[in-house]
Amino acid sequence: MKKVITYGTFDLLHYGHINLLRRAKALGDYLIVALSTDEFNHNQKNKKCYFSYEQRKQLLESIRYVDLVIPEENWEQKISDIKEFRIDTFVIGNDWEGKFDFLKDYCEVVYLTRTPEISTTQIKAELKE
Ligand code: C2G
Repeated sequence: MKKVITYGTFDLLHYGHINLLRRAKALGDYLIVALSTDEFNHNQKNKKCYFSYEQRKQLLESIRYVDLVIPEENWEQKISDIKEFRIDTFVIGNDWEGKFDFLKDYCEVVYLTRTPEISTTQIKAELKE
């Protein structure tokens, strides 16, 4: 069984996220999403989420492409996650191009093109208008 992992906040879930998750799942048989916790978002990613971790987790678990959601609590957990879950492929959007090449010692690393014209930041900005 080919296992894939990806990481993110996935706040205000939108079709850009779904495009990423669909393509990530197509790279294997089992997709794990490491979901940024509220504390990690606030303290290290400087992101203020609209939905709580539990709400974002519930949304992700309802997506057909997602097999397991685990917490992402820090920047440093990726190598241990890859070892613990015996991951074959790490995948993330190409806004992170090159940033996780160090993981190539442990698994395949794939950067997928981001879906243009949609982002959580943009949704929030347009809602304020
Ligand atoms: N994404 C995308 N297209 C968009 C918006 C997002 O493909 N229009 C992808 C991102 O590239 C990322 C995933 O959807 O792979 C989740 O997006 P974010 O929640 O913004 O993820 P980010 O905050 O970048 O978290 O340790 C890694 C970080 O936790 C990644």
